[in-house]
Amino acid sequence: MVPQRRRSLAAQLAARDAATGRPLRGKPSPRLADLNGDGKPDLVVGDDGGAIHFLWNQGTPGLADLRENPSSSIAVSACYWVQPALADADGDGDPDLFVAGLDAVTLSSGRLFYIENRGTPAAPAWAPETDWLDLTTALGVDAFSFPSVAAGDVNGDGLVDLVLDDGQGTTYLARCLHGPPGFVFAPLVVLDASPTKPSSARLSATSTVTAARIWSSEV
Ligand SMILES: [Ca+2]
Ligand SMILES: [Ca+2]
Ligand SMILES: [Ca+2]
Repeated sequence: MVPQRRRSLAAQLAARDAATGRPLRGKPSPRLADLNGDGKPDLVVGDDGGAIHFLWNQGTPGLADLRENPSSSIAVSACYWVQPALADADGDGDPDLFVAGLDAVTLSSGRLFYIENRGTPAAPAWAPETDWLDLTTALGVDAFSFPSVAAGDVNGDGLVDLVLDDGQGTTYLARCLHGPPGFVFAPLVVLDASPTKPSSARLSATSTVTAARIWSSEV
């Protein structure tokens, strides 16, 4: 019996690249989430060209087997170096997408989108681009260069908050006060990760953006 070879994730991604002819470049920011409800985490990555790729986990316990269906990827227009984050922002049981990236026009500012999952826990279906919620200006992400985003309920109030990195070494918390279909975020707070300070002092009162009120196209 020929033993099954275990390939590293990098090797699997490299294999996909060879198959498609397009190298995976940029800051992929890999995120794991079970997108099809089969109990196995799937992989979501961004690339330098503005595409979000979904790699489906067809493996078994102890042996990941990630396969991309190219038709399932989505392209974020006017953005390069996109980076995804996943969280159930609207509370319907399926993971929604936040995508941060470099503005492809200015090449010096950032952009941030909320992309609702309108599918089911077993079959994601991403909102059409005309319905994406542009969070860029309201959250001040346009002042960032290579932004990245993480999403999760930081304070346990049931609302998905965002942690934003400006690409220059500063990280911010955007605490969600309400939403969606409308989002209301508190002013950005700088997260000070200095190892010399106790964890309780990591949230400074510094704010660079006034409270943002932003509403989706569904309102
Ligand atoms: Ca899965
Ligand atoms: Ca959802
Ligand atoms: Ca929260």
